[in-house]
Amino acid sequence: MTEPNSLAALEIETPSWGYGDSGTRFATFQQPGRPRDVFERIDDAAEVHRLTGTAPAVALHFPWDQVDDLSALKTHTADRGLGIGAVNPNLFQDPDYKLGSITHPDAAVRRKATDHLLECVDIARELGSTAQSLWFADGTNYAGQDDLVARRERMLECLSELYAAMPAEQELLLEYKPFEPAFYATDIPDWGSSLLMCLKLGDRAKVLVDLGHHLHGTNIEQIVATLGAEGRLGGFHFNNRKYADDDLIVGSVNPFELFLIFFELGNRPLPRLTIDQAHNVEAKVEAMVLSVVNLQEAYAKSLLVDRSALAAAQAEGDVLAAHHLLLDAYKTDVRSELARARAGLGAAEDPVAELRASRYLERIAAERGTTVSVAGGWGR
Ligand code: RM4
Ligand code: MN
Ligand code: MN
Repeated sequence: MTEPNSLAALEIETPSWGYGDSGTRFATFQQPGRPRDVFERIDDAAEVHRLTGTAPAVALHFPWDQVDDLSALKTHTADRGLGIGAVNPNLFQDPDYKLGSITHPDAAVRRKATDHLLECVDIARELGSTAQSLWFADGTNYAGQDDLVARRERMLECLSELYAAMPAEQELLLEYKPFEPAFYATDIPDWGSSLLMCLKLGDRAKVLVDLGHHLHGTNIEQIVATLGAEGRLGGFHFNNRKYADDDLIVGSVNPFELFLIFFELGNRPLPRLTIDQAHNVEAKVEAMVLSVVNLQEAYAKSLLVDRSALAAAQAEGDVLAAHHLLLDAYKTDVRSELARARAGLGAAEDPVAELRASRYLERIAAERGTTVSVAGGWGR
């Protein structure tokens, strides 16, 4: 069942910002071989695709990935055998955005934020990207700090202007997050708030689910099922967490949840699947490879579920027969089948072992050296 052609349906976008330095609120650690610019971030992404066979696109973040010559970036990416994934406008690092970007009480700040969104529409058009992937840090820290309804109206006004400017091939993906950096009221705290906004904007506005953006105990696979059935599931930011928005390697904490998410994606075409990770202490390229492999395993296992037997068990009310059908698939060891499937795609049977044997890390460390990132240079 895990034939190369079923794996070929899986396309993961890796994030340019997952290759640069990142850190905690306490420190940013420099890594040997850290990419010095977006071109080298693309090179690292190409290595991940070479090894895994299912990571053919790179999501970009602006202005982190800003270049003077977009066509040179497009050419470089194509030369490495990759496409450009979603464009992610960054509206959270400029000091003007302390009290918000598109929900800021000052119209001049909202104008600046909206202009950046419009600039990203042009960037996407030039690069051949088909999505604006939006996450807003906007929110308030204290009750009474601002008018919550007014903030929503400001957001709708700015996003409507953005949506109207987007060419037909671009979709708008709207991410939600319950807290951080705002600790009283985030302006899009949950999937329902995101969906309401999307419904007002239009058909090409869809919800993006980041696995780290839920309160504990939330049933993410049920959110996936609901949004999928409504045709409003725009895609994912895959990562894993134990406590909050930890941005750890995909499948490292809760692989069963990952399997259930793929199961709930059902027989519909897969939505946009992006990794959103921040590696603080682990080797970045290897971490990304492991994430893609873990996604391949979860996906392959989800394909093993006998859906007609499951439907029969559900119709008969046989609770545990139904449950066991899921467990049987989840407990199947798909690693050797996947190794063959990857080889069928021209990738590595054992991507992590091949990465280590290739000495890629040693090579980039020698070529790029250990550069010091600027203060707050997170993501670059
Ligand atoms: C946020 C969110 C966004 C990502 C930033 C860096 O928590 O997940 O998608 O772009 O982090
Ligand atoms: Mn995210
Ligand atoms: Mn996040």
